[in-house]
Amino acid sequence: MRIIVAGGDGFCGWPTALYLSQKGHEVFIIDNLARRKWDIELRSNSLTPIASLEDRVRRWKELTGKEIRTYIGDLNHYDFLCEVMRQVQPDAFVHFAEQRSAPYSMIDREHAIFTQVNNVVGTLNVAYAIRELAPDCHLIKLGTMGEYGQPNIDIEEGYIEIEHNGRKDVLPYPKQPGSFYHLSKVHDSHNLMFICRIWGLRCTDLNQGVVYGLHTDETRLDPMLTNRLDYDAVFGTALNRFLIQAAIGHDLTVYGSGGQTRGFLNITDTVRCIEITAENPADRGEFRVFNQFTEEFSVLDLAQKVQRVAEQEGARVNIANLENPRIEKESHYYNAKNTKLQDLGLEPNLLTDDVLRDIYRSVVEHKDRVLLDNVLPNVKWG
Ligand code: NAD
Ligand code: USQ
Repeated sequence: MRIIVAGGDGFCGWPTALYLSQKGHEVFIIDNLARRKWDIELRSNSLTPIASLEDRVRRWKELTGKEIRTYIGDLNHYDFLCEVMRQVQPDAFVHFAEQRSAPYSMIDREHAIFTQVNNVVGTLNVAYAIRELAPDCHLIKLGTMGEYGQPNIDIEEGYIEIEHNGRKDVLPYPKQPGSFYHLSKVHDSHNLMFICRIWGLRCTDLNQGVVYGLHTDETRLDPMLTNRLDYDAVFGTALNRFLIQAAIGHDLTVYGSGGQTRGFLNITDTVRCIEITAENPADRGEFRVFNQFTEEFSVLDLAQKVQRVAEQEGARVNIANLENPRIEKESHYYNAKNTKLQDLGLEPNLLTDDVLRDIYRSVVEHKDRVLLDNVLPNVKWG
């Protein structure tokens, strides 16, 4: 297949581009390199040193003979996007290219507006470009489990059957997102559901949980292919942050009591989920939703797992319960369905101690790159 990976320079997008290329697909990356600029804005960095996108794809070609073409530009520049669509004529468009940090979206008014414009307008442009230039293309859109929030009932995959006053219907699952970023994903989902209905586009919304890990088989091939790894309080995510904190002897930063429960998955499963989705496209007019995570953990569970494994590796690890900078439930029911991707062939790589140890050891190699000032949270919701 000819597959565009938008956001192909990022944490999920880069290993996905390599994996799809390795599997024999023709891969084309679109990225405006904004993520690298946000590091400069925040005076932060990836824990791992990362090569430029140009060097990454050059090295990939040297090692494998496979070409990944790159288009540097913004989804919000419609003429640029249309030109790429015209040239590539993709079978699938994998859309990772959004501002994906909840804390970044909560810094102030400018960051909230930037996040929503970047994400919602970018996605609308992608939908229009597909309609105009490649109407049969399958849009694979990264959503988030955080769109649902933490309701006191089971979370279904996108839709729920409701009986009301004696009548029944299958309706979009209610959304209760917890940040302006998570809200941008809800807005995207609503726009895409509408667009599929009125234009007959095909779209799969992948409501992904928190991704952890660093390497895939492809990124391990060469230091020039190494993936980025975020540890700072704005872009770093729960499990990866805890591993890095353990490696540098920092207290693990559990926010509040740590009862917040989320769906998680290994980056090696992210890339496989994208492949499965691309190989099993939605029908024309269908807005399909898959919940993309493999296991549920509370934040405190994760901190305790990291503590145990890091201590086996010789570290001394303390878990701190920090005042929670977010406004969120710390004790709640959580039971989300995630069978659709497994029904299509996903075999989850679960979070065993060996998996944790492997990530921990990779993290220790680069621990001297941590900028300590970036570890404690500094963005408040209230
Ligand atoms: P990332 O920030 O590492 O990568 C996103 C990439 O998109 C970056 O390279 C950035 O430069 C690019 N980008 C952003 N806006 C763009 C624009 N307007 N035009 C062109 N390029 C643009 O993020 P990630 O962790 O790889 O996440 C990828 C996607 O998956 C996001 O949509 C995110 O919401 C979703 N997701 C991520 C996680 C996670 O834990 N990382 C979990 C659930 C969902
Ligand atoms: N948390 C801590 N300590 C930390 C960091 C986070 O206790 O040091 C807690 C948060 O308060 C929250 C939970 O861990 O309750 C998850 O936070 P996170 O920063 O790991 O993840 P989140 O903000 O939800 O965002 C990340 C990605 C986002 C994606 C989302 C999936 O950045 O792109 O959409 O995970 S989900 O959580 O399923 O919505």
